Amino acid sequence: RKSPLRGCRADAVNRIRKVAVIDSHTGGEPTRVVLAGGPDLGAGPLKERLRTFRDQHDWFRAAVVQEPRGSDALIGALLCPPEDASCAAAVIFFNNADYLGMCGHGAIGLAASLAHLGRLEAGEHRLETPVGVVPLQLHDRHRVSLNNVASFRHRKDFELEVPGLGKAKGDIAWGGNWFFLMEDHGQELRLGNIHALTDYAWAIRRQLDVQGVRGPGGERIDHVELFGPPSDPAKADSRNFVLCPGRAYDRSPCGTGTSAKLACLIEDGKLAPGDLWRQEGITGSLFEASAKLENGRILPRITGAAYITGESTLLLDSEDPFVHGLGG
Ligand code: PYC
Repeated sequence: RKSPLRGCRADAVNRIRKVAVIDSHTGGEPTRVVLAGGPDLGAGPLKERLRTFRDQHDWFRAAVVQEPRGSDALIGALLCPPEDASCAAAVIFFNNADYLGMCGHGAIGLAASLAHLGRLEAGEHRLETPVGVVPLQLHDRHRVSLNNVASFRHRKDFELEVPGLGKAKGDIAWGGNWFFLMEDHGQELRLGNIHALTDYAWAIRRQLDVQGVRGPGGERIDHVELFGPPSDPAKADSRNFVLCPGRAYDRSPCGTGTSAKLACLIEDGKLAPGDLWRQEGITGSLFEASAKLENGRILPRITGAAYITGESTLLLDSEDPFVHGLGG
């Protein structure tokens, strides 16, 4: 006898796109790795595949990380076949607003996720990202060290006039993403103050845009990072608050932001190559970091731990009015 559900199921197959994901958090900051069901970006350099993703499939980014399937804090990681055969995987990171060159907490989350799935063993591996190859070491199922892309400071003590706030002084540096780093901000770096911190950092971020402050190649300075004393000087050297491009704050100490900080510290002679820097994030989680100098380049190494929070299938139903996220 023909089941009355047969037609419904066939209809659902055509209507619903299934996306296999694995979720983790690194120091409280979530990462969602897309394992299957993502857009076909073809082959070739990851930078070009990122352009195809942005130009032709941007709705998929929003569907995966925005509400109602995701949240503002969530970083997506589209797993791709690597172009460089020496790499274990290639990845394109994205958030609620845009795409990221690199993502430190996300790379740690990705490695722990692949380990959880039995796809990566403890040891040394290489990860292809749109801004370069990142060698990483999987110590155990949670702990990962990554050798980030060369990091550098572009401007020291850059002064920005911010309406309503006055002068904001900071360094502009690259650590795989672009950061405006501030020591002197008068803000209290604690979780209970998150709304005021977000408003303050967002006002600076907007002025960087309005006044056309850019990196050396015209790049937007889209992360703002505030520094203050650690909650316990025996455990950390500094505490930060990092505002991401989509106005969410980083729950982790931010791997690329810590790399940008290392570049500033080394250029100021405040940290020697090889010395340990313990960066605490606004939630109290910690990354251990150091940098080496190679042919005048600052090469940061970041260590942190990630934990798996879920394995699931997202359903993208073409009848769902919010199939492409809430937008905004
Ligand atoms: O860990 O590099 C990082 C990062 C960037 C944005 C959020 N986390």
